[in-house]
Amino acid sequence: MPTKVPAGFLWGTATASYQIEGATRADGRGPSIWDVFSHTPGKVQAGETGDIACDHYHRWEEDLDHLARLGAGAYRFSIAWPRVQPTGAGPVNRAGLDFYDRLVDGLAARGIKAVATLYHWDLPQALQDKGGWPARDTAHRFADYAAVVAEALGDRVSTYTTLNEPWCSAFLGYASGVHAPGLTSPLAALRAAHHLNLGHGLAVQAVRAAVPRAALSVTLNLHVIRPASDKQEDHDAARQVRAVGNEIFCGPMLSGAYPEDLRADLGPITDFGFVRDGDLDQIRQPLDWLGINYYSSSQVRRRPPGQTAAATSTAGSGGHGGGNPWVGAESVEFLDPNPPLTAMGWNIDPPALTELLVDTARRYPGLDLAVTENGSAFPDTLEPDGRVHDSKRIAYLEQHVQAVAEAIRQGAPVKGYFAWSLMDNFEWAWGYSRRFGLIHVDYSDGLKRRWKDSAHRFQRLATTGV
Ligand code: IFM
Repeated sequence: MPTKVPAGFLWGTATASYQIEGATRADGRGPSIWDVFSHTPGKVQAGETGDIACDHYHRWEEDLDHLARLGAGAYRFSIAWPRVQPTGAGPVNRAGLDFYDRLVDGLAARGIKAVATLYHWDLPQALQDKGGWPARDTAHRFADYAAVVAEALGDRVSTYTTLNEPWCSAFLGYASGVHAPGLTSPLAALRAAHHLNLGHGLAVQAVRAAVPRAALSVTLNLHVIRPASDKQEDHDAARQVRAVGNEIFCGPMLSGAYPEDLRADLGPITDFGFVRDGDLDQIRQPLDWLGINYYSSSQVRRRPPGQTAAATSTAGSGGHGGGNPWVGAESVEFLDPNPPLTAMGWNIDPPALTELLVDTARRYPGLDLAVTENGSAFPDTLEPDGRVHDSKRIAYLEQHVQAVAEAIRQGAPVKGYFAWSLMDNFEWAWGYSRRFGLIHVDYSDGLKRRWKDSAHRFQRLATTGV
C-alpha cells in the first residue's frame, strides 16, 4: 500500500452488545426494544433474534484473545443498558454491570484500550413503553445510566462514546420502521433525534462529573451524498438529505444550533417546539474526538413534481427497504448504486471516505477524528481447507485504509480505524444472513470462531502499518 498512517495510529475492531452478546435473559438483564422487535414476526429476516448471537457473554475471554492476536490496540464495544438497568431507570443490576467490569479488566490485561459506547440501539423496552426516544424523559434516564456506568468503570475506559449512529435510532427506528421499535411517524422521528441529541449532551456531562479525566466522543454515520447532476435542483436535493441525515446531529452537537435550512425544510412537519430553552447549550459539549462510521455513498436527484416515491434507498445507513427515513426530503430520489456492490447492496466508494474526513476536519478545526466503523459484507464460504478466502473484503479493507491515509496526508487529524466487525454477528433486520466479520462464526457448528483471510490482513496492518 503506497501511503502509511502515522506512528501511534490506533487500530481496532468494533462490535455492539445486541449483535454479539446473546444471553438476553442472563443475570437479570431486562428486555430491550430489539428483543421485542426481533421476536415480532416479519421484522427480521428468517425470524432470527439476538437471543444467542455469538454468545460473547460467555465467550468474551476467547474473543479478547482473538483481539490481542489481531494486534488491536483498541476495542470498541457497547454496553447493554438493559443489563445495567433492566427497566432503564432506578436500581442498578450489579450482575449485569459486572460483565463489563470483567470485560474492561480483560482488555487492560491484554494491553487493549477500551472504547465503550453507551448506546448502540438496545433501549430498555420499559422506556419504550413510556414513549421511547420521542419522549424527553428518555434523555434524562440516559444521563442517569451514563453516570452509573462511568462511576463503575471509571478511567479503565479510555473513551466513552455516548451514542452510535443516532440517525439510525431516530429515523430507521421511528420513521421507516425497519429497526426497533418499528414506528413510522415522521414527527416521532424528529422528536427522537432531538432527545438523542439532548441525551448525548447530558450524558457527556454526567460522565465528566463522574470521571473528570474521561475522554468523550460520539459516533455519527455521516452520509456522503452526491448530486446526480450539476442542476441546481439536484444540488438542493443533496443539501436537503445532508441536512436531515447529518446536520440534524452535527449542528446541535458541534455548533450549538439546528441549521436554518433544516428548520425550513421541516417547517411543514414541525415547529421544533420540542426544543426547550437551554437545550442547545446542554447538547453542545466539548468532545475529545468525533467517531465517523462510513460504508458507502449515495447519489440523489430532485424527483419531478407529481412523481411518487418508489422504494427508497437508505444506502450506507443500515438500510433494509421499508418506509422512507428521509423525513422532509420525500421529493428526493436516490439513484440505484453503481456496482460493484457489497452483499448489503451498498456501493464501494473509498474516495468518498477521504472527502468525508477532510471535509469534516475543515468544518470542525481542532476536533480529532476516528473511523469508528468501516467494513463490508460478502457471501463468505467456508472452504474445505477450513478457511474463508475473502479477497473482496481484503480489497475493501485495503482501499479504505488507504483512503484514511490519504485524508491524513491532506491534513485531517484521523487518529484511529476500527474495522466492522471483529466477528460475524446479528445484522439487525438482516439477521445472520449478512457477514461483516474478520472472524467467521459458524452458526451451525457451536459458534466456532475461525480467522478469515481478512483477519490475517488486518493483523498485518495493525502490527506493521502496511
Ligand atoms: O451492523 C451495523 C452496526 O450495528 C452499525 N453500523 C452499520 C453496521 C453494518 O450495517
